[in-house]
Amino acid sequence: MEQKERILKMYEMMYRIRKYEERVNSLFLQGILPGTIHQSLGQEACAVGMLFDLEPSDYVVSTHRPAGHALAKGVPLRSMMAEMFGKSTGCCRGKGGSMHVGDISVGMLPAIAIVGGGLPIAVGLGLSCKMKGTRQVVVSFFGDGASNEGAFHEALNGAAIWNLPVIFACENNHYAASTRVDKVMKLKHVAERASAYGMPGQIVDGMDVLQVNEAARIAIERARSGGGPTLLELKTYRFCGHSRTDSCRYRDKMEEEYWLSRDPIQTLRIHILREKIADEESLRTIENRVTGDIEESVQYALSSPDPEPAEALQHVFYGE
Ligand SMILES: Cc1ncc(C[n+]2csc(CCOP(=O)(O)OP(=O)(O)O)c2C)c(N)n1
Repeated sequence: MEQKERILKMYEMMYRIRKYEERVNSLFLQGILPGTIHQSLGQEACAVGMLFDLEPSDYVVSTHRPAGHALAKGVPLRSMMAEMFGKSTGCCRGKGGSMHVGDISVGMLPAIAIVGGGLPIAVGLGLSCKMKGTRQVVVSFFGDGASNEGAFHEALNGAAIWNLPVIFACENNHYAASTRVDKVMKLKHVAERASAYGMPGQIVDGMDVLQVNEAARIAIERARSGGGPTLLELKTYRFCGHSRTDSCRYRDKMEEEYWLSRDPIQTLRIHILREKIADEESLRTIENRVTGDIEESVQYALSSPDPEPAEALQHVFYGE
């Protein structure tokens, strides 16, 4: 695929993630959706840049904020939307909800909402890929908060000593719920921790999808060719509260404005127009297609059946 086509595909996927989350938010505010939601508005370049060059057979392990990762890895939009409504057509048959979306048939592990909990699982997957010699790669997403959990340190150490094909992608959005990263971490950058485990660590602008993609491609190549793990720290920001009940009072308005001015989708849109990769009309066509797909997925979800009570006992254990 030539670079112009790649850039337009990245734009479309980032736009899809943004519009999906905005729509889910509005459905939630109307009181139609159960539970709470943890959204990744502002972090779209991390998901798309990291996963754009993965193979369908590669694995992604995600967190309580998984929608962008799931869409970028190829979980069908309809089955994600149906999952939000707890429908039997949902990607987890309505048993997972917003924090556990995933579909193993496209390499997206149903997400793990325990902070730091996904990291050792990614290492286990990486170990299995290495032992089987499949050349598959595993991307493990987690936040700055998770990097202070014991599981992070065990996972990086294990992946390093066993030289596993795992990419640790830290989405540093500067807050763990309401706790600012510099209150709970002495080092300035999570990436600095890589050297303690003997792996490369790199700081990446998480608002620039092309920079994220460049770093990801190097790490993927390294992992696939037996070079071992990499830690990437993607500096980013969430444009919303931690969850639906969070009004972000702990954040400085100037800081919020700075990051909003670096919106990864707007930045890429301006780049596309300036470099004449596409014109305004072609971008509108992409945007309208995405909006149409999202509305279609809402209709699909609403008209899908609720699970039967007996289904509660199905698919509880592996292989059933
Ligand atoms: C082990 C554990 N502790 C606490 C929580 C509650 N919790 C959910 S998300 C979150 C903040 C996580 O912050 P970070 O890892 O930086 O990810 P972000 O939310 O910024 O994406 C907390 C404390 C949890 N789910 N699991």
